[in-house]
Amino acid sequence: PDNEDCANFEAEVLAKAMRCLGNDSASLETSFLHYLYNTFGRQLASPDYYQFKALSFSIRDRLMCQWKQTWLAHYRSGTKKAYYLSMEFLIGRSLINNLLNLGLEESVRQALHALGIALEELEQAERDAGLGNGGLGRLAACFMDSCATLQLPVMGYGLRYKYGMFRQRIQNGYQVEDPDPWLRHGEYPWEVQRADYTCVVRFGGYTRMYKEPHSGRLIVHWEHAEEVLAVPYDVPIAGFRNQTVNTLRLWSATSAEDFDLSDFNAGSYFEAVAEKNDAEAITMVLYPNDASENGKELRLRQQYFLVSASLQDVVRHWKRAHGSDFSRFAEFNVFQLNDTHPSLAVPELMRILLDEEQFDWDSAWAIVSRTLAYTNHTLLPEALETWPVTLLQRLLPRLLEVIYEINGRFLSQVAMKWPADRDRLRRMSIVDQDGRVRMAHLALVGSYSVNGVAALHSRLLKEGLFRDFHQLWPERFNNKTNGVTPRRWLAAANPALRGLLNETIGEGWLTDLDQLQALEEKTYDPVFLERWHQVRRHNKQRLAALVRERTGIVLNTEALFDVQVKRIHEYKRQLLNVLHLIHLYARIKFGPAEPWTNRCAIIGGKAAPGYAMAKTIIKLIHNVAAVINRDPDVGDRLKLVFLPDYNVSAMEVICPGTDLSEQISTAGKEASGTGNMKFMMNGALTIGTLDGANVEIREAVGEENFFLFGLRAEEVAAARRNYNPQALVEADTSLRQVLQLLEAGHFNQFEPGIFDDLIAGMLSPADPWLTLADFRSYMQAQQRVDQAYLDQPGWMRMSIINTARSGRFSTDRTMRQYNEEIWHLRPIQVAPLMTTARG
Ligand code: B1H
Repeated sequence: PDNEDCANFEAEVLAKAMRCLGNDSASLETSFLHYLYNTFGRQLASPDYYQFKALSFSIRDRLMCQWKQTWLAHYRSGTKKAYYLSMEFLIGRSLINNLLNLGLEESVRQALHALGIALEELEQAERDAGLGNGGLGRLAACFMDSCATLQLPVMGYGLRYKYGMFRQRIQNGYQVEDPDPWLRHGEYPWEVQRADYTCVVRFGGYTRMYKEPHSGRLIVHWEHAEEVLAVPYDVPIAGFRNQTVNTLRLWSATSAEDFDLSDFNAGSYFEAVAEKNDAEAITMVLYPNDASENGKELRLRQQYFLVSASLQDVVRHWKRAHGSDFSRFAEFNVFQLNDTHPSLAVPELMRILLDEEQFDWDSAWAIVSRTLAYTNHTLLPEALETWPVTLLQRLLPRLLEVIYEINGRFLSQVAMKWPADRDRLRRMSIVDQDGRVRMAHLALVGSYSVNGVAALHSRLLKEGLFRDFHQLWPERFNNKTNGVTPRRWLAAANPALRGLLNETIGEGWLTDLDQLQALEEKTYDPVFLERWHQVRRHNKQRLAALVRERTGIVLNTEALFDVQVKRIHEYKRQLLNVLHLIHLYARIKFGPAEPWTNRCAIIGGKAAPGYAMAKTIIKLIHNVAAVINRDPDVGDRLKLVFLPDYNVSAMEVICPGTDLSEQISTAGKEASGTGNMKFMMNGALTIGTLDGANVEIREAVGEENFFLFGLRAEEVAAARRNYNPQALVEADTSLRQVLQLLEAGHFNQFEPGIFDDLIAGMLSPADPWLTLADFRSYMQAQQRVDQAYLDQPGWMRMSIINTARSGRFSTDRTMRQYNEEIWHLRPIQVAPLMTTARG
């Protein structure tokens, strides 16, 4: 009852604090001017950035109250919560998204208009929060949006990197990486520091065990550790017009003693400052290696820092309400591991329960193994994390002991089920024979749920990589096909289409994307078809403007916009795309006159800085583009652009302006893909292999609305055994012509030899990506594309169907499934402020 009174009083005071924060345009104007003039000391004529910041603070004020209300509602309901642990949250910009979700877009537009400011310009001043590499990080951000919209009590835990994903610049066709100082203008307007929740994370030292004299209990001490502070910064995540604002908590590392005075007094000034630097290095920069492991010690420090701070935070919260009674901890808390990056959560939660809460092993394990769930995002062997035992020994000695104990007990369980099967023990062990800890095995053993991210991927996990584990624990395995949030990726990114949709089918689709199905009735309505066409033309103009601004290249918006944007990786086969474009070029140069479809090919994406082959692919794209774009014989028939610095806000312009979405990975390699869904939702057609979620996209739109090509996953495995690319070249005149151009150095006349490795790779029987195996089939599919595009009404119909059937790729659906099948949380209503304050 005391608590209840307290909370009611809090709510009343909150209502008072809110009195000056109306949502009408006059109040918003007041707030905006207050920040601009009184807080930042600026005036109307000041750089866009200050205006953006003044508006963002005005909006944050309006989020704050709902944020507190959400905390209160979760606290009062004493409900179960889920925690999404992720090394990456690729947020992008937040202003538009917050305006949309709060329903403030129109009043803000009016308020700014009165001051002669265009909202669109101000939006551009926001820098992307690029705290992620690609799909995995963006997925985490979409999940947060959907959980808030579904009113699920889910909190995100991540790292506040001082430098996010590098910025890509092109010099002579080569990628150059610049640091991304996204926090340069002081703090990030969407975060609130919560220094009172600071945690201490320890590294190094050693463990000492002794028996407590009276009880005989074993006490474990972790001694002489180096201590680093984890300071949380909270980012509000607003649901769609439902008063819910969830929290994304990002940890920033700082030294425990800002300045070690004893070192200083002893004259070790440099040592004292160096320790501060070492601590701050932990969250200095995001590792930019999408889908490949790099094994650096600092990366392991980052992982443990995230895991330890987040678990401590949750345990502290639990103890505040329940003291040291953990009997119901597993009923009220679940941690979802975003890939194996946070899988030290398994031994860390054990350590906390064993060493700090004095649990015995079995009781601790009973809690841990009912509290963790693991999502796998890749089958690529080079992305599977392993850490050397020697490194763990030095950095996290107590955790290594716990890992050994977990492994010992696990292996005896395996031995019980399969007596004398030594090979199986070797395969399943958490520690491999080279003395490395397999993080996936650690996550599997410690989790009650394991999921893949698309139907095909989840099946391949069970049949391949995790086959042994599936035989042992079939009930743990499940699929959760990825999605994307329709608020950002349709409503915010494509205002023209949003308008048409709202007019045609109402606004229900924003939270129930299956309602888009109603569009199918319109596919033969000529008026609607024409409006659809107008929207698409408008979006292509926006994309063409972006291309022109970044590259100077002018695109003809009547042409087919053919787009492949994603990280540059051999398995994604940007090379196959380039081969086809060279083929089109050759057809123009040497081929007979024939019906032709004008095409603008756009390729964008970043290569990991250490990935030489990927960087050469970027160079090749530029060189081929230079030849094609400069050739007067080619003219409007073909253009190729490499769009530099691909990121979230670029995708917001790209996907609505795309006609053809390239999803052409070697089958079995792309776990899901999520760009494919953004394109489809915005009415692009897909040319793709049966890989990842492409399989489900094709199922949804029907085979007649999808350009399929290439080997299937099973066929890829079989083809590898007697793969002979040289023979393929000899048998195919088009392919031969393409390779002749490449080998003759037609695209690198003044840079001899630079593509030799690329060419040799494709021609090698050991090419893991089987690029040439799919060339013919790809070329034929592209011919079907050309044909189809000539029939514009037909193309528009297919485009509408793609949007209409994209409902299942909303993360609202994905999150409902995580909740119903893994988390079991109750949605929590957050009452509008006024009723609560008096209630
Ligand atoms: C995906 C990663 C990834 N899978 C290691 N794995 C990283 C691995 O920094 N690292 O060390 C970073 C990222 N990312 C992607 O996840 C898949 O390739 C996509 O197919 C999938 O759509 C996405 C989301 O599930």
